[in-house]
Amino acid sequence: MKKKALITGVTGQDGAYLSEFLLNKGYEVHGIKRRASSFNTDRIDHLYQDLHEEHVNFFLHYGDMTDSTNLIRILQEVQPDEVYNLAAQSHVKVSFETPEYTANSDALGTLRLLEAIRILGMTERVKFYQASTSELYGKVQEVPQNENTPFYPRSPYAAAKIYGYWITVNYREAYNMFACNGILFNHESPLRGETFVTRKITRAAARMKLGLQDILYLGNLDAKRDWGFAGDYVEAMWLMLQQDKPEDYVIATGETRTVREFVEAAFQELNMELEWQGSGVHEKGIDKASGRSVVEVDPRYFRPTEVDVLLGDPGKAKRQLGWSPKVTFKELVSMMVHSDLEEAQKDVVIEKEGFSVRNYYE
Ligand code: NDP
Ligand code: GDR
Repeated sequence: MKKKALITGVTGQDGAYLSEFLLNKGYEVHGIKRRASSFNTDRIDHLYQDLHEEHVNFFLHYGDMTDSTNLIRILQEVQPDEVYNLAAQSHVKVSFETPEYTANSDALGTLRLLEAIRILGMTERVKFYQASTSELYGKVQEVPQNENTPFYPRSPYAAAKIYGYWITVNYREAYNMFACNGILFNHESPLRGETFVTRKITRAAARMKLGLQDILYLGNLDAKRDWGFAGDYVEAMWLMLQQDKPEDYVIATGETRTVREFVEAAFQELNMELEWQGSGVHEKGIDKASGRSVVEVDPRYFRPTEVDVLLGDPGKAKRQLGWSPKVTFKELVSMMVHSDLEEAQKDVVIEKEGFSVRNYYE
């Protein structure tokens, strides 16, 4: 019998990589997508299967983490062996603007899903993965961070995710459920949302190279993050659910870099050297070849409370799961820049034909 997986957040970056990974492993994959006024399945369109064909193994269901009855119905229909809870309002800065919604989808949403599993009497058959995050560490208590480092959330997003973390632990202990938290550090890819800092940078660098954009505005250039490749990280999610015992794991590269270093690496990939001038809100990245200012600081992108340094210790995942990241930092930057260059090239063609291209810089 084929194993069945149910993925919430299937239309997001990780949902797309995980779906592909599980389909390649022979799973029947079911994903929950939200109803939107326009198409929102770009990242998984290549996996789509016509339901009229035979041997279909990828299915999408409309749903939302704020709707318990919907979650109960889908679980009952699908009868999954593994549930991956990836759905979330996942943008830290946006969570300061929509704190209540973020708590509803990210914190209570996790509870709704776990409770649905319990109500349906599925606690013994279902293995549950919760998308926990390095944002839980927040205000630095120790570096590097491991499974025993204390949490100190610094945003409504992190505060909601800490509830998701503990309710997952609680269902494991109270109901003997196979439920795991993956404490994943930042992971990126060409499918990363355009408003997260890495993708914002690689997209801007590519567009500048082709003359489609003049300047890139960023917030805190000094923040340090442990950036890995999303394709590597979804394998760790799956591995956690294949163990004998449910446990929580840090997934990270063990390297950290500033946002400024990411900018330098992305521009370098396109043979553009930057020189930094000024400091604080007046800091600028000058393109050495043209002498033009191409990166500037805009305090609009600062967060009311920031997470300064994230650096994960993936030792436990290495030892127990046999997992380690394959893609290096340089390879990740290169992969993202070249994918964005291809996208920008399409925009150049569109502009040449007299049509305007979408220009958002958030
Ligand atoms: P994305 O933002 O790319 O994807 C989030 C997904 O959740 C999308 O499919 C989105 O749907 C869906 N979603 C949002 N709100 C709801 C809701 N109320 N009901 C149903 N679906 C909803 O995130 P990532 O793929 O990057 O991350 C996956 C998970 O991992 C998230 O929970 C995130 O918080 C967490 N995480 C991510 C890390 C990272 O570096 N990427 C690191 C650590 C944790 P739609 O497409 O319609 O918006
Ligand atoms: P993060 O990712 O908050 O770590 O959360 P993001 O890429 O948004 O920010 C990383 C760091 O870059 C700084 N920064 C900017 N960030 C954005 N988005 N836009 C800017 O212009 C900008 N300038 C500087 C930020 O201040 C921050 O320090 C991501 C999400 O995927 C979460 O869901 C996940 O839980 C964590 O990673 C681990």
